[in-house]
Amino acid sequence: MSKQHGEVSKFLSYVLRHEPQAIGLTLDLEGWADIDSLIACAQQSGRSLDVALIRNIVDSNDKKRFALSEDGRRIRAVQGHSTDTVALQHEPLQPPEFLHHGTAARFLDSIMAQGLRPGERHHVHLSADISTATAVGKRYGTPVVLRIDALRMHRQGFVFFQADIGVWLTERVPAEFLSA
Ligand code: HQG
Repeated sequence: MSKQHGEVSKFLSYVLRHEPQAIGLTLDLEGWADIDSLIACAQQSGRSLDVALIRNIVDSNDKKRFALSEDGRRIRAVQGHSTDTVALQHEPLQPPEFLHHGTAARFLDSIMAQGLRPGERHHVHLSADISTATAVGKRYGTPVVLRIDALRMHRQGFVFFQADIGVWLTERVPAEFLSA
């Protein structure tokens, strides 16, 4: 990914997940923004985008953070929102027996006391595989991977979803379902 792509990708994450109002952009409940409006709003904030650049970033993004609508006229972030204007509707799904969450060692005491909480995001993010969880945990320090008794949670009525890119989401994970 080129430096320009990295920078534009961060800008897209910022306006499509967190602060659309910072550039006067409107997202619908499913997080979709009209690409022409996005380009116009970005331009007014002094950032030049065009359709080719946006498509290129959607295609080349390492974590498939963005998706285009079928008609190609709209774009959204597939997960990770914090803005209240978006409430993605995911189909509830039965999770595998175990899921994983990567965090930093320094958060462990608090997590074991309070369970996993979504922080600024709308959901707690979990993954089926340990390597993804390890990479996520490394972002904040020495990584620790927690195992979640996902199927047991599900049987007790906790709801799980999968974001488009395979990340598992749930509202919270009480400590009794966690093991280090
Ligand atoms: C921790 C990235 C103390 C939690 C990644 C995490 C992922 C607690 C941090 C996606 C806690 C929140 C999500 C508690 C949770 N006490 N700390 N009770 N409960 N935490 O970034 O899961 O680049 O909001 O362990 O790759 O790290 O955005 O969540 O360390 O897929 O596409 O609080 O973000 O993807 O941090 O990462 P985050 P996350 P993107």
